[in-house]
Amino acid sequence: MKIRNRRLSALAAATLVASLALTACGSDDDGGNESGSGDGGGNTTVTFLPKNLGNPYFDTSSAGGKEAVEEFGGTFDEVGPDTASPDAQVQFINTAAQQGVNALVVSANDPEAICDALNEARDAGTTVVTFDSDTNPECRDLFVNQASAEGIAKAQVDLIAEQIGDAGEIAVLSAAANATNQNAWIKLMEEELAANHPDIELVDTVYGDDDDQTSFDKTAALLQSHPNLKGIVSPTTVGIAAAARYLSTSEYKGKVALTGLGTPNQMREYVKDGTVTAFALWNPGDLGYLAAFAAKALVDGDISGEEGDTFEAGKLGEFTVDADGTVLLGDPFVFDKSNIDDFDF
Ligand code: RAM
Repeated sequence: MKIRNRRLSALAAATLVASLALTACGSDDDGGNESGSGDGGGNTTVTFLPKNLGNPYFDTSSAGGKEAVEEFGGTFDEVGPDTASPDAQVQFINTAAQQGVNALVVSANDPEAICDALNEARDAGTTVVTFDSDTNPECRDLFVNQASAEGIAKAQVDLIAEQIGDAGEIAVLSAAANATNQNAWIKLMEEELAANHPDIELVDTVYGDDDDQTSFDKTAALLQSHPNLKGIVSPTTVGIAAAARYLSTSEYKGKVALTGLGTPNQMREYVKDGTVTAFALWNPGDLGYLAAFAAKALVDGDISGEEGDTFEAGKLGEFTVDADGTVLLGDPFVFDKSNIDDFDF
């Protein structure tokens, strides 16, 4: 079965390329405490808090956030833990609240563990926007979602089904065990498999914690414990890159399929050497950019996060708040050898 986005590839690629060119111009990637230009629009201070530091996916989303904050004349900062563990973000939330930052933009490692800290920050006057991986809705003002969870799940199931002839054993290599985003996608993948792929059996789900070495080791262990494995789905950019690195020099290269969610720059060599055929993602730079503009609209009181609220997000145009305080960036996009060289993130 073909994925709908593949048919959109030319248009979507052009849009992504155009937007990435803008991102590249606006970013100096130094990641520290920079001051915005303070152009009279109010010096809105925005702190990005990814799941962990050192992940190229979040480097790109933070670069997009920084570009947006500079556009509206605010002050951007990025902080975060080294490991993607459930409560590792709490100390950074507390510090940001003490500093009185206007907005925190967070990708959560756990839907519950950072809730109290976020609500204390909100009580102290900090606006909280989640992006990429949500908390429970009562702990934030808005969630900026990269694509619908159903769309992300279906894209990955369609890809693995296509790559293994719609039959055989597969396993999932996920991120942290409590990650809100991956857990939602995995649940929907299980439902999609049960409904439409009776001959595919999901035999194991393991967690690499969005750590490269852990993900690499979990890949090796999966292949050991499941000798009939036909494919691996890794819905995390860290996991799929580590699994591809393992497979590429192993006897399983080209025999065990690998797909999921990856960044083009990390996956390019594995698409070119035949380890991976196709995988999906969205533009993390646009995701960070949109989250920063959503935070600004909340801080300025232009929106309150109610369904139907609309706001402008710079080069991305106008967005509307959907049910449950969510804003949707767009559709997932499929990368393969025909288009991967069009992207640089
Ligand atoms: C990793 C993180 C992130 C997720 C992507 C796909 O970088 O787990 O939260 O959205 O993969």
